[in-house]
Amino acid sequence: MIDLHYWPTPNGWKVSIMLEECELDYNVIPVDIGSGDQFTAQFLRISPNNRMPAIVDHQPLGGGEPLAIFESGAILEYLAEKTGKFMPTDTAAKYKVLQWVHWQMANLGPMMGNANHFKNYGKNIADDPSQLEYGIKRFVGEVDRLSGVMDAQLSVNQYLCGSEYSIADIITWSWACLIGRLIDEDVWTTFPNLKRWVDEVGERPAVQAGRKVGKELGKRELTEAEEKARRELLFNQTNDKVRAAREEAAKATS
Ligand SMILES: N[C@@H](CCC(=O)N[C@@H](CS)C(=O)NCC(=O)O)C(=O)O
Repeated sequence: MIDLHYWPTPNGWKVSIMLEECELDYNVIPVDIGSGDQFTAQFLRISPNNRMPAIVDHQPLGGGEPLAIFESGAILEYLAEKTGKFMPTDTAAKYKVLQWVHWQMANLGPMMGNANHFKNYGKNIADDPSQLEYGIKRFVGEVDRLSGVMDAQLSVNQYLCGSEYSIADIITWSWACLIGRLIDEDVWTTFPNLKRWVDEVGERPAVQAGRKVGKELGKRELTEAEEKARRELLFNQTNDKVRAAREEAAKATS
């Protein structure tokens, strides 16, 4: 059995979709990131960067002690290796997939996260709305550029890495499906190949099932005070603020 430490966000969906695609048994352990579950000693031992998703595989590949993995890219690579699915074994084909997995991890995910921060969350945080303008320009511009990169790739390939659906598609789709909502739904007319792929991957039953995992979590209406505390927790993290939680986790491990 695999424990999935999870909250329903694009980074969380990557792993719930992969688990559904691989038809693996898993147990969802909610990590309510708005309430600070990512700072508990128990979670930090699994995921020292205080971010979900993370997994613990109780029957790991190769046997031995339960295996904990954080970072969605590493988790998908591991699950692909464990099941022999969605990643070719031939060296050239494997690295064709892995380069796009790393592309997503270093580019689309962080740029969309920052674009969303400046466009949507920032207005409740910045003292002066003009502080947001450059951030919006920079990160929405990057998302636009990255959309063009995917569109070009998908104009000559059915899937990101060719004719086979792979972990590169799974990891990228979870963010790419939200580009219209983030920028403007009209953006799809500029990127028709990307739209074709977003729709096609979105039709897969495992993608639909994975995206629904934990939908009910985080649906509760927050009070103004709770909303403020959530913003403080999520958007104002410094080493000083998280050090105490880390020290607590280290004490619990030693
Ligand atoms: N690169 C990481 C990103 C994970 C990430 O940013 N997770 C967010 C939710 S989408 C989180 O756990 N945030 C908690 C926090 O900011 O304290 C991955 O892909 O696994």
